[in-house]
Amino acid sequence: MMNAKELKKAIEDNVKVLYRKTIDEASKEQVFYALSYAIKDTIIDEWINTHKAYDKQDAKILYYLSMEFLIGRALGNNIINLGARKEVSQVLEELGFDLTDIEDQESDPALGNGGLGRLAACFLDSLATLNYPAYGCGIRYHYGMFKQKIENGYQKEVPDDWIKNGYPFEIKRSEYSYIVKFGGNVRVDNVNGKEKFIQENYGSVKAIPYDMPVLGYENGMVNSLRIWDAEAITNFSLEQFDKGDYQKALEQENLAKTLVEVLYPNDNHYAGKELRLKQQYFFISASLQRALDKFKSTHSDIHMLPEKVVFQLNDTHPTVAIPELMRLLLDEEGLNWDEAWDITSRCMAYTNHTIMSEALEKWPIDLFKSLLPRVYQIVEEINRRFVVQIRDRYPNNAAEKEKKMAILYDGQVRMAYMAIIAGFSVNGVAKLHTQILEHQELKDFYEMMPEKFNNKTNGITQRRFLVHANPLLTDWITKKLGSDKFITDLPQLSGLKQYLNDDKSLEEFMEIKYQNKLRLVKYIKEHNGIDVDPNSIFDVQVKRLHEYKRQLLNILHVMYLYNKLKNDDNFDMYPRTFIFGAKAAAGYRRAKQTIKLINSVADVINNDKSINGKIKVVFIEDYKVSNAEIIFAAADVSEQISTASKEASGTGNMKFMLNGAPTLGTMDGANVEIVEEVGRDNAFIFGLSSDEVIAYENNGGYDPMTIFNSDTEIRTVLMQLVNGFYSPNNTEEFREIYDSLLKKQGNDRADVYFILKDFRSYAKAHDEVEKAYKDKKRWAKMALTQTANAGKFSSDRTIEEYVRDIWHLTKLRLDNAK
Ligand code: NBG
Repeated sequence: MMNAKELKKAIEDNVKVLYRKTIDEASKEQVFYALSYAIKDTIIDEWINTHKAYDKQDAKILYYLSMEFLIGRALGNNIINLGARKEVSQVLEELGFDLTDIEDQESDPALGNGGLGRLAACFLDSLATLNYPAYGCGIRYHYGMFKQKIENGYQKEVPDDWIKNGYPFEIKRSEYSYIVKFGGNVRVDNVNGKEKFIQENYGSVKAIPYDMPVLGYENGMVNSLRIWDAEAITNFSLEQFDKGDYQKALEQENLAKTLVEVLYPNDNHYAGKELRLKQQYFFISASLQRALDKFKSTHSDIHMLPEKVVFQLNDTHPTVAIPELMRLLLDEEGLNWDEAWDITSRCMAYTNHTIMSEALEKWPIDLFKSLLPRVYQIVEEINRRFVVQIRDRYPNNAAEKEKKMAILYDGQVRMAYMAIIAGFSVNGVAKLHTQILEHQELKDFYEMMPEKFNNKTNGITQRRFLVHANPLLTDWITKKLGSDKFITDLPQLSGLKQYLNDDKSLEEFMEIKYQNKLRLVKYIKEHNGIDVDPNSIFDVQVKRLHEYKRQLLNILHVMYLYNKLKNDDNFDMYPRTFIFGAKAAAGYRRAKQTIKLINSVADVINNDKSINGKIKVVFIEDYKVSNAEIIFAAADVSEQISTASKEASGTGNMKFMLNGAPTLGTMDGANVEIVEEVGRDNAFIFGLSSDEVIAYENNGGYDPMTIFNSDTEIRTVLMQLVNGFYSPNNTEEFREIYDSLLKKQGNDRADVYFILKDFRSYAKAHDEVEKAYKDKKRWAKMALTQTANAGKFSSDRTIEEYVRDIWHLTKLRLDNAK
């Protein structure tokens, strides 16, 4: 890192060179770019140095293949990982600027939907911090996750043109471009008695990588996130053009344009769009071609590949990597099937992130085959051999097993099954989730190949979600522990337990929470125009909007409390601010109606003076990584209320915990392990267990109508959905939500997510929260207990487990590192 004087000069010089301005004339945005380029300058030598070390030490490299990397803003995080936060803010101050203001100028790269993409970003941070050689491989979407505007209570999607003004931290690497082919047909030639498969009449694009630096924490390590962009192959087009094949040339131009245009905004849901499969193959083929070339530049024997390369498939989205690697080994490297299969299956590992059936990718065979004719042949052969194996092993019920396990079945290519069959590892993302995979969702596979299955409970990076998001708490912890080692060793936080009975420390801890609440109050005032009482309980649910996450349960409960305040003279409550933040997939109607409902309820309640501000409802527009950091730090209560068994892990729950907010939740996903760490007394647990949910799903026996008929308070709330109470101009506005709770939905029973079933126990848990909060000391202790026990949930721990059990990487030594 340059010293203060050099940094100042670099910023001033950059402002001149970039904008023909002196620093006193520069806008905040211009200073953002000037500073970012200065920071990039300081990174560059370490970046080069790191990759020289890869080669010199012949390091085994992890390729983390993911359609999504929800990286969030880079500037602030890079400054922290360079260990230069104080110095940079001081230099900016001298120049008349505030670092936080300057950071706010950065567009928030949203190349992901939610937890899955954010996890990938946390993993990259941990890999670099722990000195492991790794590339993230993904797509350079020109439009990331849409920006959300709320208009008249409805979500409106606005395109997110994040690279419009150029992104300072990326470098285009044209020298590593590759051609990716789609469509056409396969010709079989006979060359010296050997079959040779040649794809012809295809369309193609050029894949061009952009690299972004991924810094380790103060260790001189800089890995790369490599995201692929597409360009038309101009010389090829011209050739076509000469032949008069104008149509084809234009098609190629078009394909390149549309291919990486936009991220599909679906979380936990697969839409089966052809373009999506094209995106998958595009970035996979390019990433694999590059990985093989890199390997071959220093190794002559391709059989050594599994010793030097491992591919992690982040969910099923990159699964086409399996037949693509087979294709490269068979057709390009000339290996025979057994050799290629041996190598492929020792290089590929798969992470499952959900049991939601609508998220499991299944491609229609016709589509798959016409788009990827050669790859499809290979899939067929993988499937054929697997089916032979099934018949051998299960002679008595082969047909049934085939139905349950074959890759190709019923006109579909079942991607998850291919990943399980071909890879050497299958992991879930929390203990409970892995158990459900083993004993329910994937039980046939678990029975046949138990050695592949393992659990890797998710984690989050404390560099972003504590050090960057909550500087006050970071400084306090550093003081209390007498060291900042927790920044790379989170379990050190357990040292805070000695302060659990120290009144002064508890007060300090809560004062920091209060300051962070003030910061959020300011944000809400600026962005929503709502006044919020910082002394109220900040009860927060921020995450993607999904029925299984049950934001609906939360808002129905708010409606219920409001009714009590209005109608029951004996009822009183401690002031609460219910904070929501959530994007709904653009085509997800029920989710969008829920957003409208939350905003309608907010309208009525926030404007009712008669309740003395006891309840406020805030819907934070455009929930994203940058405002999430502010929200986690300010939360009192963390709502993690998914229907048990549905949330594979959750990672927001960990971010709240780290920042001192107890969980109000179901025994689902990683909540189970959070409760294990803090103890049942330090969490507010309610609702059906996952076993109970699964039993109802399998055997029936739940009818929400009986609750509706017997519980008048719940009935009143439900009636308010359809009597215009919250939608005076349109009583039908929320009819569909009402119906979903009470009427059979096609083949599904009513209230698929057990909202009414869990309602009473949820309300009771809320009572407990209030009781606990009113006892200031008890609450402070409970809040500090969260932070003190968050050690397990660092993504550093998760990464070490992946390395130990799956990747087997060696830490890189950086000799001239600082
Ligand atoms: C999501 C799960 C979350 C989990 C993240 C990261 C998908 C398909 N799955 O519970 O819903 O925390 O993955 O593992 O997005």
